[in-house]
Amino acid sequence: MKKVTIKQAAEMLLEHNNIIILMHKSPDGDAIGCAYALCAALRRLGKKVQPLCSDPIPAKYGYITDSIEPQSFDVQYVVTVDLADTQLFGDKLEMYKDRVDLCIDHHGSNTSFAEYGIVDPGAGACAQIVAKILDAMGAEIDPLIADAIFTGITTDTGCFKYSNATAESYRIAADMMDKGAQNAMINRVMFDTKSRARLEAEKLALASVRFYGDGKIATISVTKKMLEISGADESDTEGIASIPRQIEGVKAGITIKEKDDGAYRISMRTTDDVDSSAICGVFGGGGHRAAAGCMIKGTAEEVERKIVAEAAKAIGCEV
Ligand SMILES: [Mn+2]
Repeated sequence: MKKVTIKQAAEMLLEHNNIIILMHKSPDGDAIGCAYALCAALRRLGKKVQPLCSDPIPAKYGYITDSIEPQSFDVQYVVTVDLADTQLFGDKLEMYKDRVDLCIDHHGSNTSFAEYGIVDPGAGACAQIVAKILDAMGAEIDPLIADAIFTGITTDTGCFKYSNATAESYRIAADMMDKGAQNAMINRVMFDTKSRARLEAEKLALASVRFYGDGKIATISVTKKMLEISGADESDTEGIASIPRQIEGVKAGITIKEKDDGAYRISMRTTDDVDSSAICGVFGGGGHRAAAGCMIKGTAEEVERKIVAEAAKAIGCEV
């Protein structure tokens, strides 16, 4: 992948038309915010642009997505946002794996699958990079674009709480507020709202919390049974990953979610001194230093033992 600057990325986007913007599967606020902000700005310049994702966009992002009408056209240019690895394209976007023209990302674990790319692991959210590209394009930031960029930054920084929130994250978010971003509404929807099903699922999951390594490691499990009993779906369980690390003394909080194919999805959140991306990397996953994930196959007990053992090795504690 040939590296490009913000300015070069902006020029490449301006030079092309009939652009699709790909998000990772199970899209989060950053992926959605990036794709729709870029889409709205490029459409304003008269281009045909469509954001695409293998999975449906959760309804809570409607304030960003509802006014973007679907467009269809012969694809000429393929862009990815917030997408670190071709494994995250999902079934519906698989066909674009080998033909990505421009990759815009902030994951240090990015696998360089595109022809050209800009990857800045220092950016708390990919939306910060997109904001700079929009600025370099001379794009007008309307309230929808402002909402989209703000959403990307606030969701990836945990409402500006995580260590990846830099002064620049706040500065760009503040700029977006000047341009009409609905900060209070967005933060309420993203951080202060949960469905009853989610609360029921949390009640069940909390009973599964286990501690290892003198309380430095905590695990929480979300099983298919729990989802069935509570009526919660995948998106309801997103926030559960932040629970184990909230416990005093915990350096690595591990969420173990049962998936359909006898595999388990691990989400890890760590304190500054522990690199969760490296731990998950042992199992072929990746992400950021403080938040990463991977898939592990086996029985629930085996999977828990394996991931806990790696975390303990990284922390330097006995389990
Ligand atoms: Mn991101």
